[in-house]
Amino acid sequence: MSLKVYINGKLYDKEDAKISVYDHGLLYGDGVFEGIRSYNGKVFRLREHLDRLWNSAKAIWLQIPMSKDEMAKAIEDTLRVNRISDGYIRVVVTRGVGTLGLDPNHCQEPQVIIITDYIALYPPEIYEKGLEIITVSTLRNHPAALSPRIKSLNYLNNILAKIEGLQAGCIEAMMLNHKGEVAECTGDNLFLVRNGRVLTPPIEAGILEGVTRQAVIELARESGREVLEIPLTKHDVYIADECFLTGTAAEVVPVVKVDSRTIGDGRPGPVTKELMARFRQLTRS
Ligand code: PXG
Repeated sequence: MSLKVYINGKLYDKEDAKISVYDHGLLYGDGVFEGIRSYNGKVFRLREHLDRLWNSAKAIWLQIPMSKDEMAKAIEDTLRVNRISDGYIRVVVTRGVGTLGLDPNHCQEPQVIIITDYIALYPPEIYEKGLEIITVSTLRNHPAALSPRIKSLNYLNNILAKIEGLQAGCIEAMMLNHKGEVAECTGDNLFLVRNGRVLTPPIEAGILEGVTRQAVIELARESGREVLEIPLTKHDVYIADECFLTGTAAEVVPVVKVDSRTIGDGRPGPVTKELMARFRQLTRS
């Protein structure tokens, strides 16, 4: 049986789930999205993802044509129809079909798409051995131009950084902001551990307010650790005891090398391992 995809209240076979080429989501990247996980039949932090989706939409003057409760139900119904209990949910809201001009006022109706499927995870050995990343030359979008807090359909900034990373043999890449501070990776937030304290760039550094980031901050604080959201530089990364990334797809993934410099002793550190275990417990229990 083919997977069903939700588009505007109807379910279509994956092969028949199609959107107009006049949709401004395609023509201009005019739209917003969310990537969400489901564990054991329960959607992880659905409310937080929906709040972020609605905030992204508000920031681009896009009115989502349903309530958050209706969206939650549509997501759960789509998962159920596809019998997915551990999977990945992609919610996309596009500006809709319009004319060949930027003006969103000429678009008819926003299109709501819900894809429920399985996610390609990082290779398992990365969670044991750790990831090697590099700093790329592509700066994160200037927050005063296009805020990284908006999870928009225009991901070229991240894609350009990802390509740079891949060219250098790295599947994830660290991006700096316009001030030269550490911002985040292309699809993950970044954390450091130094002298037992957990450090991560603040939202003002120009980053996405990651749902996993927030969950990990809470887990670290619950276990009595100090967590500081403070501006960080490459120097802070190089001298850190530990480094790890967080994201819906990655969960918590250790980083052991940055720009060819070994972080700590070159193996996933104790705090990282503890938070990986706590996150697993949070999602799998
Ligand atoms: N920064 C950016 C730029 C992201 O796109 C994160 C941080 C982590 O946020 P969450 O809320 O997921 O903890 C993201 C999220 C994909 C994919 O298909 C990417 C993300 C999430 C899910 C899937 O590559 N990025």
